[in-house]
Amino acid sequence: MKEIMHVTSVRGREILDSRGNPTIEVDLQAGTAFGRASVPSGASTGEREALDLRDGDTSRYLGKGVRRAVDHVNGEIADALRGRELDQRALDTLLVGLDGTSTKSRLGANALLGVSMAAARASAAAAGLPLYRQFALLSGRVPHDGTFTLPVPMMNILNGGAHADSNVDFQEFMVMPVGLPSFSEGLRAGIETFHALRGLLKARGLSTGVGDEGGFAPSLASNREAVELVLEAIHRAGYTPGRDMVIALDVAASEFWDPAVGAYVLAKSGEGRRSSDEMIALYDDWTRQYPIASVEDGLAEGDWPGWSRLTAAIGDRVQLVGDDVFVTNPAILRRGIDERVGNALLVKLNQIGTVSETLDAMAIARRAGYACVMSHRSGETEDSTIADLAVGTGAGQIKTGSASRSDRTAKYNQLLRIEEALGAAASYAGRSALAHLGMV
Ligand code: 2PG
Ligand code: MG
Repeated sequence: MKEIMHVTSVRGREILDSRGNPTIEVDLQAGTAFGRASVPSGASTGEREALDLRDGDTSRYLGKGVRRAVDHVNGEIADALRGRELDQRALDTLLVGLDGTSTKSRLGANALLGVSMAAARASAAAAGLPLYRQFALLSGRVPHDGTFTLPVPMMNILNGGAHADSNVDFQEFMVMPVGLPSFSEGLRAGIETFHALRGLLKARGLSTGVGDEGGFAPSLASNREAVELVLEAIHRAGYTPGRDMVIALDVAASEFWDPAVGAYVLAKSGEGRRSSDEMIALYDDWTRQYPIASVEDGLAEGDWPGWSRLTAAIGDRVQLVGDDVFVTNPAILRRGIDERVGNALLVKLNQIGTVSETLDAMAIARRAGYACVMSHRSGETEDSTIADLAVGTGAGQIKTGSASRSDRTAKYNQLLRIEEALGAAASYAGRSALAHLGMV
């Protein structure tokens, strides 16, 4: 079934994201149906992401204004869409064609994505469907038995790297409550672990201030200490690591790969330099020693040979998630699959710039046996589209930050609403999210 919308008006505006930077919000009216969406933005961005168009006018918001992108929405894009009858795919194709560049740099991927997401909401409203059902239709994944899968939350309770002013190099230390019976119970376990971690940090006189994604951001003796603290917090909260909960890392290694010296430089912690093979050895060691089930961006986006070696070394027992390396780009992902890079795709709408291309990347990942991890950006808004997208596509995993900051809890709260609405038709991905590894 195609959901055709008759676009009556499109309006963009400049609003604020969770870091106090401007971003785009779009209102799209299709007859009596209305859709509103806003666009996130990253800090540790991949080089080949679609372009987030910024004004560069340093007299406003340190050059980060988005008035030009807003003007494109209200001008060229609105003119091209007004009065048209389109489904999501046709609308996205039109947007991509209108921009005409491979990186969406002319109109801005932020302009395009705001319109694309608002259109998904408007067409769901026009059809009288909740957004997750609209996404199930768009991705061709309407469940035959009516049962939708709620994702395992990957909760980033300790923030480092580019998301924190601490001395921890690795960016994200997450808990995944895979052994709990439902999404809401899993979420509760993750949140209790967050509170247990706060208690631990306080008792040790460490900072309980939070980073960009709402996790604690203490300065520690080493990156390893961060893993050990999270492990201790899981115990303290009354859960068994490895059984109730596993740990996931986003190393975001592109951020500390130094091309000048040809090495990974752990400068924040002062732990020195590592070659690709030394990083691989570190993951091999850590994933044997700790219940770490998933490692994202363990190596830099340009280090494809290293990625292939990493995948060959531990990819049969550890989820290896490609974020900067794939940038949700169908063409790059295809190449990665051919070269046996990783075994999971991080899914970020704004890396590619339209809903349809995001769904395409997910379909390619699935066909190759790669897992999909739905993801927020470190700069977010109250928009909770990714919660619906995770359920509608049956992604099985979502990382959307910690248990604090409304920009993060907005997504978890939407998942709670969806779980409630589905009732007995809600299942929880739990361990099956990592079933492709046969490891939990
Ligand atoms: C990441 C993201 C989200 P950013 O690296 O996965 O956690 O960070 O949005 O800064 O790229
Ligand atoms: Mg990442």
